[in-house]
Amino acid sequence: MNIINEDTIAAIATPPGIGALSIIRVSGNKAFEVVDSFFNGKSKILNAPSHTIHYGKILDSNGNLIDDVLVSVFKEPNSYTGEDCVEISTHGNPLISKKIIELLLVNDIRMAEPGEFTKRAFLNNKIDLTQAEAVVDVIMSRTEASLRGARNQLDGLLSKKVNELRNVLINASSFVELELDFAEEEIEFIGYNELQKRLNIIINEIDDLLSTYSFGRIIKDGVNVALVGKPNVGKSSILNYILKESRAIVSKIPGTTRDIIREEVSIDGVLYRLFDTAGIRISNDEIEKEGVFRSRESIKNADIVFFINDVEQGRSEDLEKEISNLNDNDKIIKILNKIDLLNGNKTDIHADVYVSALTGNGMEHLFKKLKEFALGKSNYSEKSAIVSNLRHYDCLKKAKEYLQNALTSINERLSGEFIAVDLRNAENSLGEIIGEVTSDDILNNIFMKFCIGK
Ligand SMILES: Nc1nc2c(ncn2[C@@H]2O[C@H](COP(=O)(O)OP(=O)(O)O)[C@@H](O)[C@H]2O)c(=O)[nH]1
Ligand SMILES: [Mg+2]
Repeated sequence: MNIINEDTIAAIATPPGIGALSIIRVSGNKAFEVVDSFFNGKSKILNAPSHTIHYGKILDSNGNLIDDVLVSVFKEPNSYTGEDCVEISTHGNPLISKKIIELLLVNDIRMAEPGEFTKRAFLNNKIDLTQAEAVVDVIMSRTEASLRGARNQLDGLLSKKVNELRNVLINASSFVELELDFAEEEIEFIGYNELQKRLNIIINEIDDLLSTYSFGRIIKDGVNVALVGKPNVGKSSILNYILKESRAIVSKIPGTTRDIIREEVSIDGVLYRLFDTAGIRISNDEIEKEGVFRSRESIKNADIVFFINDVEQGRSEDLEKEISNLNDNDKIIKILNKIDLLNGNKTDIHADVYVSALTGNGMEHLFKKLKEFALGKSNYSEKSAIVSNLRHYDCLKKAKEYLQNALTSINERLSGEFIAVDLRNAENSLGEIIGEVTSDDILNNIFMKFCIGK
């Protein structure tokens, strides 16, 4: 293999700093030869079978010991990159890895760019583009659910689905192309009705994938929740209750929270970013005014708004109107706090959830609502392909548009050439997702987000 790049690359693959071990990765056709030039083990790496580990010492150019190490050998094409690869495990001191990197660099090996190992894996057809992108997601996942989603994508669940759709499309469009080739003979290889039927099936499947995006994005990126309401309704108390700690100052004095307090919490594997805000009221205090301004901003940016009222002050309709102007109504959970003060009596104040931050009453219901609002009523199975990446979403939308154009052309009985162009474009849009069709810009954009050594 190794058709893509002549350079041999190296990088430290473990996090910077002190640890038990540090791993240096080398990939390319000079990897074995160069490591052999400074590695003293029982046998030469060049002669070692693939997937073996070798103990030995690494000496600098003056023959001084740098470290004793383990070298893992992977021969092309059976390595992460598809090229000859070596992983050197050293003691976890950055000075050691730095010295070994220096040895590699003087031997005409260059430092890898961010994501270059994975980029080579993609270019050598070890993985497709959605899988390469999933590598970053797997590394960056911070909750169980996002990790599972990224793992599914890395396992090729999404690629498989997109490939299936693309193949059905290629098959359908090949008949259209055939008809164009035999235009003079007026042979019909696929009837308009059949073509319409097949395109509609593909569009429906694309719609199914598109509909998973809001769920996929939330699983991957987490949910922003703004806690808003008048001063003193118990926003900070509810935040503290959810976090199970006294993070924000709670006090009888209205206007205590002036800056936005941001905290993260994982509930049932989903990451929630909670924003406790300044109570919204008219104030002459400069700092509080700024706080109120920020509250409004956080309402706009929230995926979910906790609009909190309390039993003492009742429902604030002005504020309710204001909030529904700033965000969608189906993202607002109306909460009535301090129900302990009702002493068991009923209230006619309407809310989605009734709680007491003091006693914890109703909080389970609040969590249930939160989950419902965040994830919808969706029940995507672990085994289904889920779109969580904006690039994939955009490509799917483009593909759908081209297919709809093709359907319009069919309805208007336009010449086959028009249909063929749209079908080809739809094919390319699907191909872009998996990297069958790609440009340097797309690749650079994707691999830029990686860390060096991956
Ligand atoms: N009785 C009762 N008091 C509460 C409850 N939640 C908050 N408080 C009190 O209400 C006051 C304001 O609470 P705080 O969380 O600072 O409200 P914020 O201004 O909206 O952040 C404090 O004195 C709290 O102890 C509750 O559920 N029941
Ligand atoms: Mg507060």
